[in-house]
Amino acid sequence: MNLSQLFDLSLIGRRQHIALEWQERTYPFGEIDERSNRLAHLLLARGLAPGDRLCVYLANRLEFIDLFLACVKTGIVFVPVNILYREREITHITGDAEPRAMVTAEPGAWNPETLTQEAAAMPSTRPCPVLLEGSSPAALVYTSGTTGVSKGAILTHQNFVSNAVNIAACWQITAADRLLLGLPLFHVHGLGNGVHAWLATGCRMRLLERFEHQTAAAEFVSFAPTLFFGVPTVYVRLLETPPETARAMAEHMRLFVSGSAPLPAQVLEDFRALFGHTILERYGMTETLMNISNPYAGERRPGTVGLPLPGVAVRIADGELQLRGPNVFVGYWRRDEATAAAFTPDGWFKTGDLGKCSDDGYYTLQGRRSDLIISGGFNIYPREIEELLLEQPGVSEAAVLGLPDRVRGEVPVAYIVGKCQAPALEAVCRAKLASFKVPRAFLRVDALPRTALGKVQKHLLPKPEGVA
Ligand code: MCA
Ligand code: AMP
Repeated sequence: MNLSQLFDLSLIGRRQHIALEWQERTYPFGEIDERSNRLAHLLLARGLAPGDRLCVYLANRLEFIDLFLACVKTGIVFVPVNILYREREITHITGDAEPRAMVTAEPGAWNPETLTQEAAAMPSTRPCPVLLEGSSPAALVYTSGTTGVSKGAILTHQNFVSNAVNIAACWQITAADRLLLGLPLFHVHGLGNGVHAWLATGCRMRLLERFEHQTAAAEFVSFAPTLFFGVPTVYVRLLETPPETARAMAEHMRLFVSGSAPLPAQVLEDFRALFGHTILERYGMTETLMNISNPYAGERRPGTVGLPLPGVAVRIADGELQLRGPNVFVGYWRRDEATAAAFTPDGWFKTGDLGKCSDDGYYTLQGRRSDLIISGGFNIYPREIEELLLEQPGVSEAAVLGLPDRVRGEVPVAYIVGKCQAPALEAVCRAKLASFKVPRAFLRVDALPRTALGKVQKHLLPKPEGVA
């Protein structure tokens, strides 16, 4: 099955039903369908063909959805790019994905307003059907896996379909739901869970440009959602809500889901006390979409990620979680070696996450093989920052470490050997890296602690004051 076939099921009899609320306007399912049909015609008329890549560097907005659906309908491979990325990070992705075009908010031929204006003259009917099998690639989503540079995970239609069907069934999402979505659509949490659960079930979604804790309460109260997806930072922020507001926000809520980073058990307890709901925590990855989830109806056990989703096989080998299933990606774009290294010889995907399983089948994650930092749900690879720091004059050695942070989970901190000033290093990081990757502190050390073999022992680096 391809994604159009899945989404079309919710169009039946529902073309007039409100699908989307975006910036004070509502859009019925029929209009969402027609907008992307017109855009699909335009992309084909501009010479894009099935298998070509289209990069999309946009914040959440209606046209993001139009572009994604136009790609789904034509077989063009959708390549979302994190809107917080700067030139250095974007250049890596465009160099690797070799897209035919990149849509950005800058004025020009590939600006969303220009595209929408031109698309208005195109037919509103489906473009000539291309036979898209489940195994056709739907998106390349850039992620670093357990090591090395950012790589494009090739996610097929079937990967996304199995994920959408699984979460809709397991979390009992139906057309009666109202989903409030503030997660960024350039990650699979927002796209594969948010947008796909909406389109696969035909529920109503209010899309926000982003989650802002200052305005979140007003969005909840005015939209009256039943369903909400967030990362732990979002739930930590919501704990600042006054009790009477929290009650009003949760009045119609059915399910709060958390993922992308560990949800501290204390946050789950405090949230339950304030909002009267037990957050459902689940575990996923870009390469595999959703894998393991606490149950909707059974016990949601704090500190665990729950039980394997239907069809997902999980095993633990040398402490590492390994997976098989229809949700697992086919490999990294044009990186056969990295793909081979990501799977065991007998075909299990090596997640790089360490974990254990209780006697009654609940999984608990216990850390990662790599030194990946997750801050506010965004992944940070220390090596990328270390490489930039090492390019700066006066820096002879650099190590970046994740330190615990109450709100963001972890934040990066840099340790530098050499003669250089912290403000200059911070300025270069701000200019060249996404904001969440900029180290919170740049600490000068005489030398980096190393093993006899020369490997940096990051756990021996001195913690800045105030960090446990
Ligand atoms: C954060 N910032 C943003 C955005 N999010 N800027 C523009 N658009 C955004 N969507 C920037 C801010 O400008 C600011 O930069 C800094 O990040 C922190 O923002 P702040 O307002 O203080 O927000 P916060 O309260 O810390 O909350 C941030 C957030 C955000 C809303 C939790 O981090 C977020 O949306 N995270 C979700 C990431 C996600 O979806 N990950 C899924 C990947 P400055 O510091 O310069 O002021 S993992 C995945 O997909 C797998 C499959 C899985 O399991 O889900
Ligand atoms: P990404 O590469 O952005 O897809 O991030 C995937 C990583 O996020 C996983 O390998 C985990 O390390 C982490 N992750 C996702 N969900 C959870 C969770 N519920 N608890 C802990 N870590 C998680």
